[in-house]
This record gives sequence, structure tokens and C-alpha cells, in this order.
Amino acid sequence: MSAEPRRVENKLTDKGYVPVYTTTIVDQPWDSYTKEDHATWSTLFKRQREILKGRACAEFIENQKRFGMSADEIPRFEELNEVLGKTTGWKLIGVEGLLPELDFFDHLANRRFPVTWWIRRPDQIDYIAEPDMFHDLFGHVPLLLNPVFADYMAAYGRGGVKAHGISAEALVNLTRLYWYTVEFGLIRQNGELRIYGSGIVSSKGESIHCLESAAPNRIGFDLERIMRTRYRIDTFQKTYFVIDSFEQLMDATRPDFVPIYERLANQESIPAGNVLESDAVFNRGTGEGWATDADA
Ligand code: HBI
Ligand code: FE
Repeated sequence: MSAEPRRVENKLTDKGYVPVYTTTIVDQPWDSYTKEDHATWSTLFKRQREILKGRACAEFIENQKRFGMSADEIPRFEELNEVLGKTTGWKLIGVEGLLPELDFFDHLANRRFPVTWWIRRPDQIDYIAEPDMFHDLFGHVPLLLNPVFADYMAAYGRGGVKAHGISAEALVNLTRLYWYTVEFGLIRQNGELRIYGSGIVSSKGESIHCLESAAPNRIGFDLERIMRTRYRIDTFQKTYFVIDSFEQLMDATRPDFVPIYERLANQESIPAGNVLESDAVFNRGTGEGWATDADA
């Protein structure tokens, strides 16, 4: 029996919360989950499924059903892996928390999706900065059943491993792509905007804000525009990018990114709230309630 897995979370220091990285892979200690853990899963699952009606993209809810995910209890990774293995060849691996980027990219490149084995505490139910099991399982796993999106995630991982060998700037550009698609992406389906980003679907407030608030900009997908656009991890996004289809995402990752990184190296990054003349704008946000600091 492997040693009891650790719960690796952000650490509070005199400079605020800082991420702690871990590379350890663990078996899901399903029998160690308490009634409270299952209750946290159940509360979050029911609440998010209610909010996501008419807001999440069609594939998201369909795939949760195909996995047999329910509010009853925390899903077992091995059961989800049964379904994944027969469809897109992905495999969930248990991890203790945030992985260093290169480890994370390497797992994705090999169709292994790292899922944090622990779930947030009841006092964190509305927000937790680091990716816990609810974010990973409820948010990321459903779309791994979609063949095109599953290919995109593997291609993204390969791109990440390559970017890591090129430069820190290339890695920043690529991480922005992940942020504005996999984590906070919107998709247009039958003329309506729907959510596919995991960071949104696992967040109560942002599931509503991203579609209904007047504050954010909503802009058509543009790979290089996204790679130049800064973001913050601790507020609602100031800008959301909208794809027409998962095929559009997959096609965007086909070209070699090296010439793109070279072009971007000579261009300024773009503050998260800006709108450019060249943008395909769905709407220009009012900006009310934005964090004011220039950081993003
Ligand atoms: N580690 N466990 C885990 N889960 C993530 O989603 C994750 C990570 N490490 C890095 C990371 N995401 C992001 O920096 C991606 O943009 C690469
Ligand atoms: Fe995530």
C-alpha cells in the first residue's frame, strides 16, 4: 500500500499565498474519503449542474452522464478510466496538488490527466485558488471524452514540452493559450455563447458572470492575440475568447509554434481588459467592478 498521500496546498507566507509544487503520483485513496468529503462533492455537483443548465456546452453535460458522474458520491478514478480508455485513450492519474509545468505538460502529451486526489474543505466551498479534485474531475475530465478536444489537450502537452525547451517567454505565451481556452474558454453553439472552460464550470460566480455580466469583453478566438493577452488568476476574467468549434482549437495547434513565438517576442503583451481594432468583438465590456491594478 503506498504511503498515505499528502494534501499539497498553497502555503500562506508573509507575502500571502504561494503555490507549492509536487510531482508525486498517488492512487486515489477512495476509502479514505469522509462523509464530509462526499457531502462537499455532492453540494458542489448539484449546485453547478443547476447553474450550468443552458450555460455549459452540450458536450459537457452529456459527457458527465456518459461517465456516470452523479451527486451521490465522489467518482472512482478507475471507473472513469474504464470509460476513457475505451474512447479517447486518456488516463486519470492521482496527484497531490499543483505540478511543475514541465511535468504537467509531459503528462498531457502522454494522455495522462493529473487529478488532485483531495477535495476542498467545507469552508472553501465557494472558492479555492489551487486545482482540487472537484475542479479537475467535474471541470476538466468530461471534455476528455470528446475526441477532438482530447487530441487538442495532447497536442497542447506536446507544445508545452517543446516550449519549455525554447524559452520562458514561449512558455508564458503557451500558458496563456491554456488559460483562455481550456480554463476560461467560451464556445458559440447554435448562435448562443456556451461555456467549455474548466475554471468557469467549476466556479459558481463565474459560470453566471462570463455569460450574463456586461463587464467582460467577449472576443472571437485568435491564437496570437490570446498568446499576447495577460490574465490574473484571482479575479473573474476581464476578457473571454470564443471558439466556433473544438475543431477550430485543434486546427490552431497544427502549425509549428516556433515562428509564432519569434513574432510574439517583438510584440508587447496586451492588458487583459483591452480591446484591439483588429478584434472580432462579440461585445466590448463596460469594465464595471474590474480590479484596477495594471497587473493584468
Ligand atoms: N498542476 N495538478 C495540476 N493541475 C493543473 O491544472 C496544472 C498544474 N500545473 C501547471 C498548470 N496547471 C498550468 O500552469 C498550466 O497552464 C500548464
Ligand atoms: Fe484546471
